[in-house]
Amino acid sequence: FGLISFPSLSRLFYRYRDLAPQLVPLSYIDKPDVKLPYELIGSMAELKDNPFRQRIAEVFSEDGEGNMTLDDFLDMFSVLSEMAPRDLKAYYAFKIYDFNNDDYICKSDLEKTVNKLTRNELTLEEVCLVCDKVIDEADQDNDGRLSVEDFQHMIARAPDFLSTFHIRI
Ligand SMILES: *[C@@H]1O[C@H](CO)[C@@H](O)[C@H](O)[C@H]1NC(C)=O
Ligand SMILES: [Ca+2]
Ligand SMILES: [Ca+2]
Repeated sequence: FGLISFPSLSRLFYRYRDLAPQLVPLSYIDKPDVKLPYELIGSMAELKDNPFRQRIAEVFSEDGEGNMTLDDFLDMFSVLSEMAPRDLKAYYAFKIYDFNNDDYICKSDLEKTVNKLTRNELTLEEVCLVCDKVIDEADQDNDGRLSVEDFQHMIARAPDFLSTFHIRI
C-alpha cells in the first residue's frame, strides 16, 4: 500500500520473524513460501485484546483462515495503522463485519459485530434493539441489510464502528 515508511517496514518484518524465527528466513530474495499460523498472529500484543482479531486475520490472509504470509502481515498492519486513509479502513471494516462474506452486512453479521464491539456486555434484547436501530437508520434502499454504500452512511453517523481498527505499530 505504500503507507508504511521503511523503518516501520523493517520493524514489522522483524516482528513477523520473531514470531517464529525457525520458520521465517532472514532473506526474502528467493520469495520463500512461508505462512505463520493464526495462533501466533492472534497472540501478538497488538491484536490479542482486539475482539475482532480472528476476523481481521481471516480477512487479510490469503488462505482465509488467518494463517499469514509476510505480505498478508504487512497489508494488515498498513490498513490498521493510524496513517491509513479512512476510506481504506472503512473498506476493510466492512469486510471484517461481513462475517459470512456475502458482501452485505445483514442483521446476524451486525449482531456479531455489536456483541464484539461491546464485549458481550449487552443483553440479547439490547443487541437486537441496537441492530434494528442501526439498520433502520443506515439502510438507504430498505432491503433490510447494509451494502457498502449503506455502511459508509452508517460510519459517518457512528464513527465507533471504525475505532477498533487503529493500531499503533
Ligand atoms: C492454517 O494453519 C493451521 C495451523 O497450522 C492448519 O491446521 C490449517 O490447515 C491452515 N489452513 C490453511 C488453509 O492452510
Ligand atoms: Ca454478510
Ligand atoms: Ca440496504
